[in-house]
Amino acid sequence: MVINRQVLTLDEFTIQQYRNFPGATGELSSLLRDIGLAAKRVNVEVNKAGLVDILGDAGSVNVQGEEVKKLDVFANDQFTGVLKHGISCAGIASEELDDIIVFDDEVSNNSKYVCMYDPLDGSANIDVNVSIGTIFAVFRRVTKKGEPCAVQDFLQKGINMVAAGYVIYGSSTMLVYATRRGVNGFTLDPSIGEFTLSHPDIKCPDLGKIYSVNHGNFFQYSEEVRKYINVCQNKNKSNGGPYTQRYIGSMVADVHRNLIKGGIFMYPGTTDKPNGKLRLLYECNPFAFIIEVAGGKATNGKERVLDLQPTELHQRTPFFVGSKLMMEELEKCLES
Ligand code: AHM
Repeated sequence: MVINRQVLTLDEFTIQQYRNFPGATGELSSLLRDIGLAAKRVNVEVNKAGLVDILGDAGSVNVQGEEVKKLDVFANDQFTGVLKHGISCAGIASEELDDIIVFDDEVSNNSKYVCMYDPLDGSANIDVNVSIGTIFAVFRRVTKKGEPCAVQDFLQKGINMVAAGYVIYGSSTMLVYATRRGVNGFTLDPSIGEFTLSHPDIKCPDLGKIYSVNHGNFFQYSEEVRKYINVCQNKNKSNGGPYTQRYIGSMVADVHRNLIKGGIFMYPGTTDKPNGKLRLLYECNPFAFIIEVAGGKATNGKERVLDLQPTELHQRTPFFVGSKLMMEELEKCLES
């Protein structure tokens, strides 16, 4: 095999990044490596789905009142396991767990970070071979190092995020993560089992042609949201419309596509569910951070998502995220 010297693995990249920061300890690199490891394990199982008994329901209902799939449980165990045994994470919160897990051992109590995740987003798509993903957010803890972490470490505003990312298990498997310095994407090379840098310094185009929303809920959206959807559908030379509607039902896949190609993703509140479906801490905040670093915007319809003060681990919020100019067009409709 010819070795391609241009290849930069996730580990090499994150180590290079922290070396540019005087005083950095490398803990974030180590945490990202742990996430990459868990993602590789989940990827192996996702690829075998259909062959082994991993499809379908685990027979329980999670804290959100949703049926838990076996792969959800597997993914949750993998991420929790590697972070617990790593050296950088004091505790975690997960979509699958009612409460935070405080790792509470000497190494973990001396770690700088806490991590929140949705281990397997888009679970309704697992059984039908459609792309699914993992979403994560990393915060520096506000409690004292040396002591166990606590819930206030998790209930921080999104603007305090140190890093956020996602893994998409799709036609190839990619890990994309953002720090304030930029957004970078790594594709899993199955021949060497490494995430390698494939999408350096991702920028979200200011204007795209795609809008993503569940149209089935159209008549349950507010008048302002419906007005914007009409704008998307109208032929309008100044905005390049009509836009194309694309909705996979896996936010990771929908937002990933819009990040690369330009577009807007919306999960508005409905008359039945005024706060929508998506969770602030481990679904909306990480994507708001990634898209903002890439040049786009994210709002709950009233406020910037990253400015929201969380009050509960599993709280939901309406969510609009995407290309800058499309978001500004949306904001005009929401204000009218
Ligand atoms: P999940 O956490 O149960 O997987 O739900 C989250 C998913 C998102 O990925 C997706 O955008 C949304 O639910 C789709 O919901 P809907 O089918 O209501 O449009």
